[in-house]
Amino acid sequence: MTGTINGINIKEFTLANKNGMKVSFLDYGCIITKIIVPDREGNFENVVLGYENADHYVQNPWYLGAVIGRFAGRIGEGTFELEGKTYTLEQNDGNNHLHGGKAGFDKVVWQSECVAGGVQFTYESPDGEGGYPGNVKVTVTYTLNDENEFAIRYEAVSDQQTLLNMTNHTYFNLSGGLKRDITDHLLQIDSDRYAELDEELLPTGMLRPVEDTAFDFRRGQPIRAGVESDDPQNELAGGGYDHPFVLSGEGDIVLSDEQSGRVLRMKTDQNCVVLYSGTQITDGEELDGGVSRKYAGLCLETQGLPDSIHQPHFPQNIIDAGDTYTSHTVYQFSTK
Ligand code: FUC
Repeated sequence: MTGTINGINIKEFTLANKNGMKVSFLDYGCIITKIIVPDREGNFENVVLGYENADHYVQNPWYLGAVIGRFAGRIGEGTFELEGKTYTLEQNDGNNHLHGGKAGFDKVVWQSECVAGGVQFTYESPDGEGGYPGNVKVTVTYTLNDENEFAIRYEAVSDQQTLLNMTNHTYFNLSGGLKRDITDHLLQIDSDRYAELDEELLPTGMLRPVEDTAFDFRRGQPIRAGVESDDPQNELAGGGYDHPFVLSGEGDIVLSDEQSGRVLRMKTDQNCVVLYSGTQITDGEELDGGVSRKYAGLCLETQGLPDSIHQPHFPQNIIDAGDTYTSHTVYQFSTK
């Protein structure tokens, strides 16, 4: 895939391993366009949502495949205070700021360089960009090994105290080629508590126990549990999930699709994963393999808790001048 975005030529990279697994991504937004892995019969198919042409990513209202920054998730009222100063961000989701605003890290062309096992992207975000303080130098490194592990490593340094909370917004659909929706995917998450949301999908500050709710993924359950639940928390998410889960124990996340036999195991050093069940995806956009629709894919966004700056009980996601922000997530594919 090639294309031109705002007059700039966009590059696509593909990593391949000895098993035939392939991961493709752009230098625009570090967008993951394809992950091709076999089902239990050995059929190789794409298991992420993406557009057929690079220039479709200029709009990308659902943030398909993109790196998110500076701050993943919502920041209430698009404003916050740091070191006694008030900062104003774009309100691009109702009254709130979402995913770094309309021109976040997903909407810039990154410098790229090949490194051992993968590609490293660099971006220098100037002080005040998107309303955030600090000149921030960010690197995102994608690698693939022969154990079918695709890894994402984020690193960033700022010259002023600032907020940083990055993630990747890939939508998975393990059926392959968008054959089925994700409602029958089985998900297991090592998590005892999830963040309650208000009607604007902002955390209320309350961490609720998952016990006896459709949020209990500890022993594994289908996404359908949340789709069919009459819990107001599932209803306000549009019939499913748009919620941060606090990771506990090993913090493992395992997604699988019984019919194809595909399994995705994720490991992260982050304290939370946002499960978003694709409830706001609207009908009729051409995607690679089919058309867009509700539940066409689901995101597992490993990150710190959203809106933490307004929630004194949440870890804050504040980075001091000169300190290095790091985040690491490994996505391992297999079959059962
Ligand atoms: C997710 C959600 C949102 C939103 C978006 C595209 O992470 O939290 O509600 O619709 O991404």
